[in-house]
Amino acid sequence: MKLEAVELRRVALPLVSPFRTSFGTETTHDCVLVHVVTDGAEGWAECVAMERPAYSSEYADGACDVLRRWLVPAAQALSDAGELTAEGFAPAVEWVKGHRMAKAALETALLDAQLRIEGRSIGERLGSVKDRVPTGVSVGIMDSVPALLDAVGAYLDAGYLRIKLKIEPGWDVEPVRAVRERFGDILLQVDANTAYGRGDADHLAQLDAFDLLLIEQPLEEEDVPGHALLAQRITTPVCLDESIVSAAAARDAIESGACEIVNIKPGRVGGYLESVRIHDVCVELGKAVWCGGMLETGVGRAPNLALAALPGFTLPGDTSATKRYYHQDITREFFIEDGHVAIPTGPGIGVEPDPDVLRSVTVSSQWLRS
Ligand code: NPG
Repeated sequence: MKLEAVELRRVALPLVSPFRTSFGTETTHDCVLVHVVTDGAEGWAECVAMERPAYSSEYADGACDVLRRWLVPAAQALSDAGELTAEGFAPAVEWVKGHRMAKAALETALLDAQLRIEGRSIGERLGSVKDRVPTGVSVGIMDSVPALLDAVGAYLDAGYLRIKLKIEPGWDVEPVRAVRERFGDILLQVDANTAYGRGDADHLAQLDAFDLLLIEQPLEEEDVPGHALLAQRITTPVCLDESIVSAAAARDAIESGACEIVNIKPGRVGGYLESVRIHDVCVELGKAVWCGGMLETGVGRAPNLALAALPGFTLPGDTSATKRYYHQDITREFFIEDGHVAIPTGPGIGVEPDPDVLRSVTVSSQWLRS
C-alpha cells in the first residue's frame, strides 16, 4: 500500500441530550477523523481523544500534533520503503511513548484502507463470530432521581439489554437503589470513572446489596494495586477501563487480583489489533470482556461493533444505536432490534461518511501530503 495523503478533520456533532460524567458534561461530540488516501483505497477512523484531557491524558489538539509530527511521517517512511501495512505500523511507532488514541486512529484508518483493497471486512479480520451483538446503554448523571428513572425507562422501552449508570460521590447508592427498586431484575452496572479513593471502600460496599454486574474503574487510572485491595472489600465484581492500556496491563491487573472483568476500548489501548490481544489474554485467564464506547460517530462505532462480536465479549457493551447519540450521524444509521445491533459486513469498517453531512459538521481540515 502506498500512502498518498492523510487528512485530519475536526468535527463537532450535537448530542441528542447532554451526557454528564464525573469528569464533565458533553453537549457535543468533538473529535478528530483520520482519513488516509492510498494508491488502492481510502480509509477512515475516529480518534477518541476528547477536547479536554479529562478522561485520559490525551486530548484532540495533542493527538493532531503527534499525528502530524511523528505518526504520519512514520507511516510515510514505511510507505516510501514499500512496507506500509496496518500490522507494521504499531511496531514502527513503538518508540513513541503513549499517545495510544492517536496511534489507534491512524492504524485503524490504514486497516480500513487495507481491508478495502483486500475486499475483507474488519469483522472477518479480527475474528468476529456473530452477525449482531447484544447492546447496553450508558446513562449519565442526572439532576434528580425521577429524571434518571424516566431516562432508564425509555432506554428499557427501546430494548436495551443492560443499563450502566454513571456514578460519583453524592450520586451513587440512592440512584442505584431507585433503579433497582423500580425496574427489578435488569442487568445493571455502574461506572465511576476514577471518582473514588481508597478510603471509600466501606461506602462502595453499600452497592453490594444491589446485585450489580460490575463496578467500573472506581479508583485512579494508576492505582491498580488499590483496585486489588478494594476487590477484597466488596462483592461487586471490579471492572477496569482507564487502567487497561495494553494486553500486558490487562494480564498484570488480572493476575494481581485488581479486576474480574475488562472494558476494551480500542482507542484507549492503541487500536483494534491490541484490542484482540487483550481479548485473547482475558479468554486465556477466564475473564469476561465487553466493548466500551466514547460517544463515537458511526465511523468509530462500526469497528467497535465488529470487535464486540469476538467470542470473549460475553457481556453487552456500550455499543448503542445511533439514536442514543445523534439526530444525524455522519454515516448510515445503526439500529437496535430485539436488543441487538447488527455488525457491519462491507469491506473495511463497512461504513463511509456521507460527504454532505460530513461537510456540515466539519470544524477544520488539514491535509498532510507526501
Ligand atoms: O455509549 O459511547 C457510549 C458512551 C459510553 O459511558 C460511556 N463512555 O467512561 O466509558 C466511559 C464513557 C466515556 C464517554 C468516556 C466519553 C470518555 C468519553
